[in-house]
Amino acid sequence: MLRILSDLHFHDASSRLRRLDDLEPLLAGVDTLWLNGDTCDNQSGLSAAAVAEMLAFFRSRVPAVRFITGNHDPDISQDHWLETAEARLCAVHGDVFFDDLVPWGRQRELINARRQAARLLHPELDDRGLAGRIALHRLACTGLASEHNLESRHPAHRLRRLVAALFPPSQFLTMLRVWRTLPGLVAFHAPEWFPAAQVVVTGHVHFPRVWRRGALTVVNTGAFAGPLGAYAVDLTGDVVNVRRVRERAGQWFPGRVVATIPLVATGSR
Ligand SMILES: [Mn+2]
Repeated sequence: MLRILSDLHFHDASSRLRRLDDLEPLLAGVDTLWLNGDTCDNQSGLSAAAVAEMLAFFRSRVPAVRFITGNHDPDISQDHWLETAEARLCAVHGDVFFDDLVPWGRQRELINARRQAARLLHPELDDRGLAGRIALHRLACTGLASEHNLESRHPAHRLRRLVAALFPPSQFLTMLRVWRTLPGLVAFHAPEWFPAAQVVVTGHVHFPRVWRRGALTVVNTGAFAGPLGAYAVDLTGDVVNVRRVRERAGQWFPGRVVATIPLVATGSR
């Protein structure tokens, strides 16, 4: 069984994932694991040893693990998106669907400036194509440290982060707009970027949800950080199951199925 998770934000104090061992119930029976971006923030002072330890954990628990890049771990691998089952199931972190990678973020202007600089430096990268556009996004994020000390659990620092997340309140309105527009943006780009896709799995916006757009299903797997929780996307044979990820007594489990999407045989529609 393939399982897709995203946005673990491991080592970030805002993540509810404290120890990797706590994921073991969620990894049991998984043959292939895709971690769809923002597994950690490896641009904000996380040591190479800590990243290596994290990679080794997953590789020791699951036979095949793929780390897809996100805006917070833009160079964790060379996999910027993945597809399987004749490309009927595709996964990408999701910032690629937004011109300003993190529209709700306080670093938005800085990221946009860095993205613009990357465009000037790399005219060979096509901003309208999937590969070129993700490459620009990853260049914009590589070396970009967070404005916060992510690992600090000091109450005063956590309060500062909370205030920064709530003010200006326009950030929250932008977040609502992003949640509303994501499925339409995926459906708009899918015919060109993921032409065979029946299911496109994203993370990034931390909003666990399933949307139907015509024949396309768009899934967001939420996050292990923030209040809304996470989904797992499982592929067994030709059937995609979206499950709630549950936390119980500090451990993470696959929970109830919230959507089942049978993949249709290619050529039969
Ligand atoms: Mn992200």
